[in-house]
Amino acid sequence: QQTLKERLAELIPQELEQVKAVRAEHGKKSFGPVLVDQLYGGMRGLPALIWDGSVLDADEGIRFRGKTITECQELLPKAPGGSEPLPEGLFWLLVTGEIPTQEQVDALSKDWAARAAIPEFVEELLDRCPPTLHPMSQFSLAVTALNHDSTFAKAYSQGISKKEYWGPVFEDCMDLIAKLPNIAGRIYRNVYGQGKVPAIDATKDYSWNLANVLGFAEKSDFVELLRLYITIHSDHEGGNVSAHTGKLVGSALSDPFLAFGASLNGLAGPLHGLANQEVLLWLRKMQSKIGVDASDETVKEYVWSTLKGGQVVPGYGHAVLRKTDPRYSAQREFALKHLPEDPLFKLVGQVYNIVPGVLLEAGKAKNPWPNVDAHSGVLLTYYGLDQMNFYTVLFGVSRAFGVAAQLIWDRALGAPLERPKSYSTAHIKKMFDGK
Ligand code: FCX
Repeated sequence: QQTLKERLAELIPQELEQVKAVRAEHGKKSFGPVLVDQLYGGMRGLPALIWDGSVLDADEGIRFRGKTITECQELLPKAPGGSEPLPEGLFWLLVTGEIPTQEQVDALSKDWAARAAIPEFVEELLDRCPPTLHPMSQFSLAVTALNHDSTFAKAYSQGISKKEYWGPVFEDCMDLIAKLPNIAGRIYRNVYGQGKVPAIDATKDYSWNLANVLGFAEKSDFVELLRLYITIHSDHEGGNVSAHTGKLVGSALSDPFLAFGASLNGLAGPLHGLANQEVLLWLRKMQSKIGVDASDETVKEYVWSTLKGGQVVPGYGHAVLRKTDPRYSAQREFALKHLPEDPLFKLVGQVYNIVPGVLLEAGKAKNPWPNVDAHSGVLLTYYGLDQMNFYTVLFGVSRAFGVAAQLIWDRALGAPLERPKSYSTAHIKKMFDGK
């Protein structure tokens, strides 16, 4: 049976040919005008990047290599007795565009388990962090430090040819993903005083091992949740802050540990991945202020008070999406199956019925519907993982899958250094007013 790297080695020359042909035929065609507003407006909607792994449609949501979340749930291999896709399979799909066999997925689980150990100095680095340092800062520190053993950085310093970059980058990406459970587990146990990190079990899949280092592996539904969670949080096309940061930093030929460390720093922002922590904090604050069984009217007033206080409603709105995020819907389906009577889940449902109306009435947000972060915290809390400031670490573990797949392809296709042009306001005035 073929390994992922062997399959990639076959696909890369074909893709290089395809890109060459597309550029020869369409390279000088325009995508349309660039508006001055887009320069000031966070480049919203500006066509600027190529990434085949996933594409986001404003109404339908994400597709991974053309497959919806529901299709991934149906088609990707599962663990024995499980019904959620194994993230190993999603990684194979992101990298190759193909659905792997059960054997190929099992081989990835084994490979990652074999690569999972982290250097002793990284363990010590984490042990020396004060528990008050946010888990995301610790996560980014540790990932950045893994660059000590980067295969790509070493190969580059020894003068590797440009055509060969993807091989050592592939090895670094596999190491990166494999080592994340040990890093996440160590942060979790250090910060929340949960004892020693257990060893990785080479007979188990990635999500089981991640659940185990956190101390939750005996809850089989939680392991299933992690399988779904990692799958749906892995990638969200190329332009979001964490994916784009990884690509940008990788374009300077910084190795995958440096590039993904930078992604994590972006993911740690409250308008991006930290929103999952913010959602739960917001829900808890609401409960303590208006009680657990508040009426729709009282919840509505609370939502308005958030807006009037100049704050965003976390978990709602999106830069690209204009409908309910299918990642939200997939988590809601999971909750309906596993925790239909949970009071916090019911509150999430109640909030869903109220927030979009309020945001529409307020008239600012272009998308009043929930995103992925509106639902993840309630699921983790249900199983006892209620340390909210850890949530974005799990998002980060998952986002590594998408960023890694992208870094491999960028180096395989020889993506150049990113360097868009910036302008001054004075230049724009001169350009259009002539003064
Ligand atoms: N609550 C209150 N106001 C909101 C809002 C929300 N949930 N969503 C958008 N708005 C406001 C914006 O703040 C902006 O106000 P301004 O004109 O005063 O600056 C206005 O509506 C227009 O913003 P819009 O174009 O709709 O949204 P952007 O593309 O600028 O921003 C995010 C998108 C996601 C940043 C925005 O909707 C937001 O802040 N949401 C809450 C935080 C959140 O959930 N982030 C997670 C997103 C994602 F899923 C992820 O990355 O994990």
